[in-house]
Amino acid sequence: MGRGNQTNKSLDAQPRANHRCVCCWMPEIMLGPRVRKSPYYEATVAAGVSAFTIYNHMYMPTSYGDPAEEYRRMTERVALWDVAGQRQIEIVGPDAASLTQYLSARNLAGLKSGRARYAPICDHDGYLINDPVLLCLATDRFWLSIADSDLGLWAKAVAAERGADVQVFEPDASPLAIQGPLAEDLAIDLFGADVVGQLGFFHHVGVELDGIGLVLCRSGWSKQNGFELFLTDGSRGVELWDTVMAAGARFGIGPGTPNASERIESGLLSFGSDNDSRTDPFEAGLGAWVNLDGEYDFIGKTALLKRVESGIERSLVNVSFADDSLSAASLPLEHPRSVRLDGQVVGELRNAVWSPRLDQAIGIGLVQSSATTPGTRLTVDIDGVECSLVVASEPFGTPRRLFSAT
Ligand code: THG
Repeated sequence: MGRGNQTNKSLDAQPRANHRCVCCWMPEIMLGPRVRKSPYYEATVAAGVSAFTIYNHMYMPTSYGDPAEEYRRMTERVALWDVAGQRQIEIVGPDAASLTQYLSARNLAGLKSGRARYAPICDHDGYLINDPVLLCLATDRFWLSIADSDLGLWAKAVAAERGADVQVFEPDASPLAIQGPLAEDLAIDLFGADVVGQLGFFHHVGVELDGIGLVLCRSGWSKQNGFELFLTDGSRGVELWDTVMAAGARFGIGPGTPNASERIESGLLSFGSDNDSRTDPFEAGLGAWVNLDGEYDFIGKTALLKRVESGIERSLVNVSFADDSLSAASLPLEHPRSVRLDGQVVGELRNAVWSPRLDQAIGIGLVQSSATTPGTRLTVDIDGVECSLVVASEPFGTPRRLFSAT
């Protein structure tokens, strides 16, 4: 039906599905002005994006339609990710350092300009509400590079209630990531060996690329090595995307997205997927980035001290599927499922994916302490199929640090 002859009647005439099968029904999410578009949006559409998620009220690509090739690209070559949905919250002013410390459970003492830290943030009950990367741009200027929750509202409210002399706002700063073993070679081509050679992990520096202003940081949500290019002029997103793609051609670059298989293999937390609304950072395996013994106060500290004293009751564990009863079609999980130990519910399977590296299905469980011992057998019902899980001894890549409160 043409747009020109739409009437109220023609709305009634639109087809309606009269049968929906829960296991194969794929609804669309409507695009519209309520959700923001990233500066790279048009470039991702031109590159063939096939699915988006919504992250910090912005469309963020999750697939270009070929998961196997996208995994290979990022683990063997280099992939270009639109991760502009990782928005920045800028805190600037005389009280910026003290406010940022009060917001974060991580000890920020000694954080210098040009450095970043992974800095979990809790509410007053000690529950995790975000796990940003914190970039220090100057001693009185910080960016919280946030996961998917409204941390800007939180930071603004806390600043106002404390009478802090700061400004809190979302700047024009949109990360574009290059991730993969050849990301370093590409970065050297783009920015020069001098700049890249001096940039340690979580170090950042202001650079220009063909006159486009960027903050270049050695970071990214994978363990494949890589960089994030924080574009500071949102009108130049497509230009930046095209420049990086052209330079990356000789390294076999292609479009990609944060990759659920790789990040579960590597033990990186996906805030909002792995945790529920009452998960503390110790349960989430982020204990190594929480400091309870410092002189300073931070939101959630009192609650966390109590919790540690009475014993942490749950933990994230990596699990592998013990048999091949689960078909790849059921992955990734659409929603968490209860897991059982000897028939009793002991927690949830929060996420499950196919692991190309291990050639089996793996997942992340949030389970009671009685079910965290490596080798423990658990069961989970997925679409009527009872699957058997084994708690893995440690994450499949690097160790997840549990219960450390230093
Ligand atoms: N980059 C930027 N912003 C982000 C993310 C990112 N915001 C949202 C989300 N990702 C935040 N989550 C993480 C989780 C883990 C890491 C980074 C962001 C990470 N962890 C390393 C690890 O676990 O080994 C290093 C942590 C450390 O040693 O301090 O990199 O990806 N801009």
